[in-house]
Parts: sequence; C-alpha cells; structure tokens
Amino acid sequence: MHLGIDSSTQSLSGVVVDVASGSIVAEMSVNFGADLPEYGSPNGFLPGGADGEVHADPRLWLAALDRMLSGLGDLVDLSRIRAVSGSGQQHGSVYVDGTFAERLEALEPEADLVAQLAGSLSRATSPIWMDTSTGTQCREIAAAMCGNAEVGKRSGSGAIERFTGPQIRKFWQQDPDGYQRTSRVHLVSSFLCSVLAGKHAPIDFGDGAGMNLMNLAARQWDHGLVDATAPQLMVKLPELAAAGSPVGAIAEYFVVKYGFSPDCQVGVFTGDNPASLVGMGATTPGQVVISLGTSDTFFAGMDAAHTDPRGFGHVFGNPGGGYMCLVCFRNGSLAREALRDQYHLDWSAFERSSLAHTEAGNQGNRMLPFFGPEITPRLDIQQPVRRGSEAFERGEEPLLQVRGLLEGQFLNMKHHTDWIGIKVDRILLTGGASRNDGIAQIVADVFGAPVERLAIANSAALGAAILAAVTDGHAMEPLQSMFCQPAADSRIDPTPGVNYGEALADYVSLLEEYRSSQG
Ligand code: ADP
Ligand code: XUL
Repeated sequence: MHLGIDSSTQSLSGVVVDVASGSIVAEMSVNFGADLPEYGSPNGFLPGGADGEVHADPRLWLAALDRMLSGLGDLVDLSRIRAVSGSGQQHGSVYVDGTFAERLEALEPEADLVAQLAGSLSRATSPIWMDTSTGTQCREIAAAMCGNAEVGKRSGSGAIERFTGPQIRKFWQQDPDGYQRTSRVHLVSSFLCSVLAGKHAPIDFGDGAGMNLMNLAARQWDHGLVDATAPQLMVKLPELAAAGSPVGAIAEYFVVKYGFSPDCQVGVFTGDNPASLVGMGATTPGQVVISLGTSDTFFAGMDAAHTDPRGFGHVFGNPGGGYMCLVCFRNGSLAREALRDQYHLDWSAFERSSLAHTEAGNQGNRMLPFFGPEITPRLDIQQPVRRGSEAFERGEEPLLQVRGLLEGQFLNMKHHTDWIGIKVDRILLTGGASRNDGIAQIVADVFGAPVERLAIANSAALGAAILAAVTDGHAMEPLQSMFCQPAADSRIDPTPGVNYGEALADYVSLLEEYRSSQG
C-alpha cells in the first residue's frame, strides 16, 4: 500500500491506495479550524492580518500530521505502507534555524511534533498563498532583473506577491536577525517531507516553480533571481529534485509511534496543484482540470512552456514530465462561502439556483465576483460589484445573486485562461465544491464542454499516493489509468442551446469599466 498526504489551506488529508487491487483503502482528514481550534485559525490561517498579510501558524501543520496519522492508524495497518509522498498548499514558506536537522534526528515518540520542533522556527508564522502584501518587493525584484519580463522568462511567472521569493525578501527587510538565524527556507511541501524523512528534504520542480527563484528550463536555482531576492539566500534553499524521487526511509518517530515499517520510503513532495494534476490523470496534455478548493485553480499539462501576456498565469514543472500551466483565483470557495453566509443559504441553494430556479445569463444581472482582494485580475476590492436590475443591484433576490456570483467566477476564469490556447474538450472538476451539481452545470455551460468528476474529491492526496507508488518503483501512467476514472453518473453536459459568448463580452466590459473607474 502507498500513502499520499495533502496539506492544503483548510485541512490535512491522507489517502491510502492498494495498487494490487486498484482500490482506495482508507482516507482520513483533519480540518484545521474544526479539529484544532486551539490554533485560532478557523479557515487554516491567522485572521486579521494587516495590509494584505495572510500568515498561518506552521505548528498547525505539525499538529495535524500527528492527528491524521493517529486516526489513519485506526483504519489501516500502517506497517503495510511501502512508501509515502505528499503535497502542500503552494508558495507558503517555513523558516527554520540550525537546530531543525538535529531535532529531526532526535525526535522522541513520547512527545508530539509541535513540542519538539516548534523551537526551531526562526519565523513564528508562515506567509501563505493568500498573502498580497509584497507589491514593493515584487517591484524591487523586477527592477533588479531589468524588468518583470525577465523574471517571467526565467521562472515561468512574473514577480508575484504570494510567491516565496518576494515573501523571503520582505522577511529579510523586516527582520534581518530572524533572516540571519534562518538556515533553511522550506515550502509547506518540503517541510512536511523533511519531518517524515527525519532530515532536510528537497523541493520539487512543480512547487519550486512557484517561488520566483527557480530557472524553469534548467531546473536549478537561478543565481540572478536568488541574488535579486535576498543576500546569502542560495545556502538557505533546499536541493531541487523530481516529485516522488526517494528521500530515504521514514523517521523512527513514525515507526515507533504509528507502526510504520522501518523500510517505508519517503518520496519528494510537490505542490497541491501539481499533485492534483497527477491525481486527476491529467499530466499528459489534452485535458483541463478546474479545482474548486479554497481558491479556484485552472490547470493543464503543457508540451512547451509559454507565458501569460497579461502576467496572471504561471508555468510550473509537471510531475509527469514537461510543464503545466496554472491560473489561480483567490475568491474561490471563500467568495461562495461569503455569499452563502450573507444570505443565510446552504449549498443546496447553490444547486437550485443554477439548476432550476434561474436561467443561463441571469437575465443580464452580472457580478464582478470578488469579496476580497483578487489576484486574477489583480484588484483590491472588498465587495462584489453588481450590475443589472435595481433589485439585484440593491442585493436582493438571493438565487439571482448566487447565479450572478457563479457566472461571474467562471466567466472571469474563461477570460483569464484564453492565453493558454487549449481547446477545452473535457473538464475534470475537483476540490470541495466540485460535488455541487449546480456549480458543475454552470462550469459546463460557460466553457461549453462536458464536466467529469472522479470518485474521490481529494485529487491532490490521491496524486500524492500515486507519487508514493512512483517512489516505490511503479510507473505513473498505468496507476493513473487504474485510479483516475470518472465516477459513474458524474458527467454533466452543457445545456443544449446555451451559449455564453455574449455574457462573456458583457462581463469583460463590466470589468474594464470598473478598472477604469478605479484609475
Ligand atoms: P482546500 O483544499 O483549499 O483546503 P477543499 O478542496 O477541501 O479546499 O474545499 C473546501 C471547500 O469546499 C470548503 O471551504 C467549502 O466552501 C467547499 N464546499 C464543500 N462542500 C460544498 C458544496 N456542497 N457545495 C459548494 N461548495 C462546497
Ligand atoms: C496556486 C495557489 C493556490 C495554492 C493553494 O498558485 O496559490 O492554489 O496552491 O491551494
């Protein structure tokens, strides 16, 4: 059996697969808000950050790992796991001092991970992907590289606020002593991998590309970008390696405490989106994945790397080889939840609004669907912008608001993914909101393509389990054919006669109007 672990924004999950029978043996998830309330992070991050700052408490991820493994051990005999790999929310960074490696080697099963490792954090909190506070640092890095185009050419993305390089630069500027004390900057993925392996683990080419520090073509740290980011940074960066490549045997702590075999291997972790590309069986170019998690992301395998002329999309390493493109929308489930709560609805209202009680095009009632800062496009906005009937603009008629939000989200997605140049024949939908048929129908209608879903909603953890099997010597593609089949009755076809061409043009003009009104 093989274990995949995914540490996403709001939860940490484990999935165990059995490659002999092609079945998913066990799943276990720990929700950061509900299961670990003592960390004061109802949505997985620390509320109340000023000026666009969004940080999480890295101890939360350690506590969740202990909690998840203890629960999983009740469901399955962990001594049968031959390899573990995993994924983490992308871009988030963990700063550790020189004691981290020693502490990993000396982990005692009697105490927990938080008690033994928290003392090695040289930065108490971790900036995560939702952070938009590093505009200045992005401009400084771009200037040092003679322009953002050069940053994009080398790293696959222009300098982006949430990416790790600008976040590291801000830390160096604000807390030079803390930066000095930092001996290694890990990503969430490589941090958790290090804990499992009991030694510093590498960063993979998928997650590494989300840092503005890696040269995408050379698959190495880019000296120019690293020097433009912060002094003495090169020695603080982990090695780079392919996702799933072996790091070593699992640390004794996990053998004694949870019953893993001492021969269980740990494979290099990746980011949650590259892992999801694996778990959806979409590493080979030709299909598109839309993940509706805390953020909404649109991604696909690519034969060759080409970049987004608008500067919002990214190119990462693909764990299956070659490249993948990705566009991330910050107001995903966060906006859907905000609207749901504002109107005291439940998710079935999202189903009803789009399936039965409103019609495609929403009678011209249009919404810029942003309840907080957005990154695609970059907008500093706190409330959605509504245009349509007086009642709609006043915020009345909840079901029209729901459709307005959903249509706005996917029209915005369609517009900002046109640069990829893929003809969308089939959409694979994943993430927490993908089980909602109403949402899936609007995705199918806006993109004019059928939507399919896998039996398992957590494609990142499944992808991580497939990577664990790769660590153990299996080939990726046969595993994908085995595990990544659409669930029976999961397909939703576009509604005959519905065409969103006009609505898209209308949405884009509303967006342009809003942006010019903001100067
Ligand atoms: P992440 O991986 O970012 O932690 P998930 O992929 O687990 O997030 O998705 C969690 C989100 O899915 C929740 O925050 C919730 O908003 C959304 N969600 C869960 N069930 C439904 C549903 N039936 N309809 C719409 N959204 C849902
Ligand atoms: C991708 C991104 C998010 C995070 C959290 O660039 O910022 O999708 O990976 O899921």
